[in-house]
Amino acid sequence: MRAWTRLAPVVAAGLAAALLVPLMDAQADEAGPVTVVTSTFEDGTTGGWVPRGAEVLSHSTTVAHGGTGSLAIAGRTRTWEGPVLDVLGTFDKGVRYTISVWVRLATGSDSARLSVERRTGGTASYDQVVGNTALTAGAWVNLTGTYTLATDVEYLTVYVETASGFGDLHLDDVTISYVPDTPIQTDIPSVKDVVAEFPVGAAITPAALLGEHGKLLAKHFDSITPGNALKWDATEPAEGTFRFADADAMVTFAKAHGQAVRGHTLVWHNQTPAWVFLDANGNAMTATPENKALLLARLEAHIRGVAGHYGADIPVWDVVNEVIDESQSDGYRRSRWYEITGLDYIRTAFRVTREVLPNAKLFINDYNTNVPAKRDKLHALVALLKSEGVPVDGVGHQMHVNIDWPSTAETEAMITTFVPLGVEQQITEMDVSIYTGNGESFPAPPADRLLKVAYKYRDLFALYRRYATEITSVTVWGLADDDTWLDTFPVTRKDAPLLFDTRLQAKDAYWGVVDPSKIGTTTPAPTPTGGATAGACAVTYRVTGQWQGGFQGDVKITNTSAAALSSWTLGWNFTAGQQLSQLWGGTGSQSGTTVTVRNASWNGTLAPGASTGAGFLASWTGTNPAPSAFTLNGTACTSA
Ligand code: 9MR
Repeated sequence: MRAWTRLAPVVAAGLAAALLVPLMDAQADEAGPVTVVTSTFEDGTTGGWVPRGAEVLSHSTTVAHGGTGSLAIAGRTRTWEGPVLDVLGTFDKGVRYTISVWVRLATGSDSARLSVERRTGGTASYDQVVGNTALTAGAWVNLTGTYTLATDVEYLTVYVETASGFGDLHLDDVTISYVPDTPIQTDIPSVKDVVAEFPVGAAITPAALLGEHGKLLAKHFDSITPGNALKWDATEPAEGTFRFADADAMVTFAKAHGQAVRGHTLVWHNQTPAWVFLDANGNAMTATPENKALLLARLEAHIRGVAGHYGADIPVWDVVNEVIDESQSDGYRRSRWYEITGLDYIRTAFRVTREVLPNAKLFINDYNTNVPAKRDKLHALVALLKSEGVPVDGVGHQMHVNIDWPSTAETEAMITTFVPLGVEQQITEMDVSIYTGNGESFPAPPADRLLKVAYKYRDLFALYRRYATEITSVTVWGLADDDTWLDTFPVTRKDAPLLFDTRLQAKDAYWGVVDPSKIGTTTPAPTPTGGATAGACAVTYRVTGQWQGGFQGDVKITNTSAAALSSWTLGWNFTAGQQLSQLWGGTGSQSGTTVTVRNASWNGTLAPGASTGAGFLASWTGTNPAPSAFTLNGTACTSA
């Protein structure tokens, strides 16, 4: 059944233009990269690079990465002073550029990062392309990342800056290139037409609206979920200051193409700015009645601001996201929200959203809802909320799964568990990883794994369609394999979890949904560039204080690999009966002897060479030996 409405088409001309694409072979020709910027500094000039502030740029032959010349940057007095290149006339919207620079310090040590500054209507935004990367004097370091411009701008530059010092820099051998988009296949069935039982959606980033990506999105999907653009950090970065540009563009696109929009998400423990949890004096909130009232007032204002901005344009919302922690006996995640308000943040969020949007469908969304322990804790919470009259309309199952897990039977049990509660159910974030463990990494997806992805899509979509009376939409978490969060989570490695490949061509996974008899008829995409393998790490573990029965400790983690991490999970075993009781600088849990620490929202990014840490309280009896081994994102670390 199609339980929620699509937005009316308002820009028919745009849609018609999108469909007037010449028919192409299913396997379009492979296009080579096109280089748009090359700065080798071999011609005695500064190659069009200019200073960002008062520092001085000059051509140099003191050192060079290739040839004999480089760019010298001297006289810096601020960390953000560095070389800048104007790319306004060079970059086109919707094109994914690969930017590569070589940089070194004249003396000392520091870290450097590569960014883009763009300005729209006089407002500047700074997009990081490569995060802080360790630099030393005497060695060239490469910074390579990708960037897609998704908005109209009047100013656009690429620049390099440092993390902490003002040392003289050298820059050399800059290249900026892109691989032209392969046209999408227009002669294959649209997923949304084949799967008629419920709307099929895709979660997107802003670049997915443009060029061939936009055509793919319009052709195959009934609905759009802004992947990040509606989260608190995007919509209300400072108290009372709302930003909607990215999500507004998605809503406009949806209207133009007759698509619905799923709102994701109003309350989450991640991607929530720090100011939300500061008390009236600017200190971290503690659990007091005053702070509870302040936090709930902020929550209410946020929901009124965001849900109110969109009104009927977004008729379904993930009101709260990931509030269950099945390792807690009561099942409630110990987020800052919970610590300060108990369950009242959930009650307030649903009540206020219902007030703002009386006709919207309000969902509670979570991952691993196929795991019986988690599923049952979520069931208990929804039952409690409904018994209290809290307006919960539906349960969202994220379904971030992999080729071997979960089984169809377990997934069916997930669905049937919630039927007696009389709630709608939606599959909200489906993707199927080619990996079954954190230690695996392939430079390109192996053919047998891609087939298994296809079989998983086949089996799960068949199940969803059998339960179409319960399931009112299915969304995949990404448009195509060129942009998936799984490329950097839980470790950096190339994944292929979606229906279309990195060139936007239909994969066997697509046929798994559309026509399983054709599984095995597609040619895998070529090896992607830029994939990094799982990294290495060093961990220092300290007991900083110990008393009868209890102790305090900390761990310092260093990413000793060449690849940046966008999130981390640290593991160790307490083998002598120690039990973790509290952790800061991340979220910690202990199951049996196994301790798992995940990064906090603010310390998940770890550039090569960068360190972070977490502190904890734990209990002990008998002896309290240090753990003998650690893993970071599944990879063994050296310990000290
Ligand atoms: O796709 C999102 C990714 O770009 C973000 O970096 C990430 C971290 O906060 O969040 C991703 O989306 C998550 C979603 O909001 C909630 N369920 C898990 C998704 C994947 O992490």
